[in-house]
Amino acid sequence: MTKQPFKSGFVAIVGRPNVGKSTLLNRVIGQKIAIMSDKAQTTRNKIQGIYTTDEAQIVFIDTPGIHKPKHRLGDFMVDSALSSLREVDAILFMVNASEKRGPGDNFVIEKLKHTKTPVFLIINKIDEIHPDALFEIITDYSKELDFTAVVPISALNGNNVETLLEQVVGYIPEGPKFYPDDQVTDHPEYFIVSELIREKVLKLTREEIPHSVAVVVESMKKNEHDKIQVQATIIVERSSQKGIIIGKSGSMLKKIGSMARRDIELMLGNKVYLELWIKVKKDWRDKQSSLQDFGYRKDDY
Ligand SMILES: Nc1nc2c(ncn2[C@@H]2O[C@H](COP(=O)(O)OP(=O)(O)OP(=O)(O)O)[C@@H](O)[C@H]2O)c(=O)[nH]1
Ligand SMILES: [Mg+2]
Repeated sequence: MTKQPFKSGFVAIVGRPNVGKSTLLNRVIGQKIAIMSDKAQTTRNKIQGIYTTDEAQIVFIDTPGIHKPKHRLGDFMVDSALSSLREVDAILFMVNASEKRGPGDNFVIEKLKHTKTPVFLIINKIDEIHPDALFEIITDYSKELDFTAVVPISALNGNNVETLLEQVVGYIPEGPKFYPDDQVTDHPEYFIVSELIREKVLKLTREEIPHSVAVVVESMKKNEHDKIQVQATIIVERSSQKGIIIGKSGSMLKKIGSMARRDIELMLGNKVYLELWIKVKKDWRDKQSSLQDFGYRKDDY
């Protein structure tokens, strides 16, 4: 039997916030490289995850949820998600099976109408619905756009994700292997470390706090005890928020620190000593210079 030529390509995962895009990326890669939370607008940058098999290598691009921006950070997020549509071989448009198609989904569909790239409809969270409800969802979305394929999945429990991968490989062109087999992302470690810290803030805080926080890793180096010493700053928009992040006698900051440290140790495979600082930068989400400083740079995409 002749061997099939190797395939490689890029695939974007897009959709409105909270539908499970990052959960799918992590499921496909088998490792947590994109942070996840039950709060909308968790992902702020494009996150690349590299999936490699004997036949193909696919760079999956997880993107920020497309929404109506309320500040410059939101503009950056939406622009970054939409920019991914221009540079890929296939698009996975993800929707939530347990919610009705809404204006957010329709906005993304309008954008997708302008692309010639194959678009897959990924109906996620099927673990939350009765299988009989699926037909109606498929019919409803298929009225709006001519999808290359429709794949219902559960990113959370992995249901049907293998089938999705097989189908996607079919739409990837012949091409070389860009990355070594064991590489799962091309983001620097310090970026993922800062995201893991931000994820804990998202998990442990409520209302406007999760959205007002940025995290910057200032330094990462091995100390004399063979531990990786990480110094990071949590940036908030107001001093009242700083108080909440610190918590009663520092309890909240301690919790954020110990949860983040565990995840960072898992990722780095090394003991970690984590030092967290907090800084107030008034209205940073609307300041271009702050966005640059905190890692939201247009030239990165
Ligand atoms: N029940 C169920 N929950 C899911 C599934 N996939 C994701 N979730 C949950 O949905 C929430 C959002 O998941 P994320 O992966 O952060 O969603 P996202 O689309 O990346 O969100 P943004 O980054 O804000 O755009 C989390 O609480 C996940 O656990 C699924 O298949 N089933
Ligand atoms: Mg996400």
